[in-house]
Amino acid sequence: MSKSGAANNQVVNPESFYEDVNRLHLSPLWLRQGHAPHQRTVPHLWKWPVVREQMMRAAEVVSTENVERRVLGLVNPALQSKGFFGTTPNLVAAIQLILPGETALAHHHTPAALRIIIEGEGAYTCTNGERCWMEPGDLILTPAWSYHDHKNEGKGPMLWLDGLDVPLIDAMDTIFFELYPGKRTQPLNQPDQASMTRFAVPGMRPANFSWDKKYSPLTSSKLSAPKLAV
Ligand code: 1HN
Repeated sequence: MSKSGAANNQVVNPESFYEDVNRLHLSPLWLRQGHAPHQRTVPHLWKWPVVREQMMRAAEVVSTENVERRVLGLVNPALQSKGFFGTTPNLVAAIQLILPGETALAHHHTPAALRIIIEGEGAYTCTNGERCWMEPGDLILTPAWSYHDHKNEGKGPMLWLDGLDVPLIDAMDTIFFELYPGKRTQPLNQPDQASMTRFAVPGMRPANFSWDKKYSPLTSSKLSAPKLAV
């Protein structure tokens, strides 16, 4: 470039400049348009009868003895060809199925999860040693890094929607994951639905209760709330 810094005197051939920077993995910012939100995804509707049928087929293909979770992700069509496992750029929704007698083994991970129960009875998610029995319409939270396992003690299939911030945590390169050490399920060290009975039913924080975690101690919201014992 000339002493004056003039960019248009054609000392540098623009074509060869663009070729060179590309080869050197340098990228001109002025060629990017980036002042509006990206539209990386497209709207898509997954119809329940179609998804449910594939979930039941999945139960013939894999058992929870061989795979950690029998889950089909609702992958956004615009992201699927890129090998991306997400429904939006930062969230994944998925459907999970456990059959009677099956256990989805205990693990924990940095992505946080929520579950909305769709169908079935007699199964639970155990989060941090507390079982929450699943009923259609319930919301169950699994905060980041909480151990969780799912078990179906009922007579029919149990199906629910999982929502996780996996793509967001992945984008920050902070996905960590561990199995519960040495066991398929974690020990039950809380009364069943303790968080619901302690916090949701009275609607107040018990006196002298202290909590040092970064997430809410209320980890579920049940359509049929347990009665407050008086
Ligand atoms: C996961 O760990 C669960 O623990 C469910 O039940 C769905 C989807 C993507 C990645 C991990 C679970 C998941 C998942």
